[in-house]
Amino acid sequence: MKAAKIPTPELMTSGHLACQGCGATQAMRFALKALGPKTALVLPACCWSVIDGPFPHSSLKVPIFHTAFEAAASTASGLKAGLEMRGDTETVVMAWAGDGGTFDIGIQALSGAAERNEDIIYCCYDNEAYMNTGIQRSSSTPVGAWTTTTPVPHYKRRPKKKMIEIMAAHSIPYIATASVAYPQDLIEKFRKAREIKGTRFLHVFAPCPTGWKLAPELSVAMARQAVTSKVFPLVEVTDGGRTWRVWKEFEPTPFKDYMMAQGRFRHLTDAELVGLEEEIERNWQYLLSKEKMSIVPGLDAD
Ligand SMILES: Cc1ncc(C[n+]2csc(CCOP(=O)(O)OP(=O)(O)O)c2C)c(N)n1
Ligand code: SF4
Ligand SMILES: [Mg+2]
Repeated sequence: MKAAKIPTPELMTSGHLACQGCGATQAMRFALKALGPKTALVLPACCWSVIDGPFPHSSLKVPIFHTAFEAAASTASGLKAGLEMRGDTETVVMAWAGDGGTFDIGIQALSGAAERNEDIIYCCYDNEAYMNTGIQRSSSTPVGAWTTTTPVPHYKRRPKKKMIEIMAAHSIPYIATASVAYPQDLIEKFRKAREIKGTRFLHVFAPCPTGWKLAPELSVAMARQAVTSKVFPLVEVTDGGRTWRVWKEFEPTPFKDYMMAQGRFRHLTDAELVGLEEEIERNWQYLLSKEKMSIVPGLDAD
């Protein structure tokens, strides 16, 4: 993991409307520090369309284009094309969408943009449910979770969609996962994305204390434990989806501690937790096998 220096200028001000401990808010602050002021944002419907503040007030010092829920990637593609027609090739256009807007409703527009290799950054901040409308399950909600549409005892039974693999199948130049608990790594990845042409997809783990029934002060600790318990591995996929790298230099922490800190999982029995942990380990081993298969000398550009 490369450790970038965290830039001091702030492009996100105080006075935003997020809940205490909101991971999505920390994610935006660090992402903008990496990308700098020549950034234009496209926000579909999500918590962030509220967090920013009521027009004409904004907590961000970059321009924002609010768009429909399903249209983040297509709007960003159009905005980038428009800027280029006006001779602006410098401004980075970033679609910034939640997991519902990415894994579910916006996936068609995202797939289209990625297939055309549109010159945009697409960032999904993942709080693992439709939070803005009251904690409904998305296809990113992990198996075992309570949400208002998966109430106990009918908690989520289906696994989280493997979005990184879906994006890798589009052969785009850069894909990475990042976490608000590792801001230097996050900044490094957004900086790298800024320098690449074509569709860059970033997936940022962003705890939501409100929706996860989590104490706000544990937000960053949860993001860190998601990585160290292998729930949310930090990966980079380059070389058009062929080269996978998995970050492994962490002290492992117990899966059960991660799960039990969050009210959304507290109904699970020990036996259920063991089953879920086995699945987490299978996914981890699968990622390691992708990494092993992908190391081809001479192909890895960076
Ligand atoms: C077509 C359409 N369907 C539903 C909605 C209502 N809606 C607005 S935000 C939202 C949830 C967004 O969830 P996610 O993308 O995960 O972002 P989060 O709120 O979690 O930040 C929904 C269902 C909408 N605005 N447009
Ligand atoms: S509901 Fe969750 S994601 Fe939305 S602002 Fe609150 S903490 Fe952030
Ligand atoms: Mg969400």
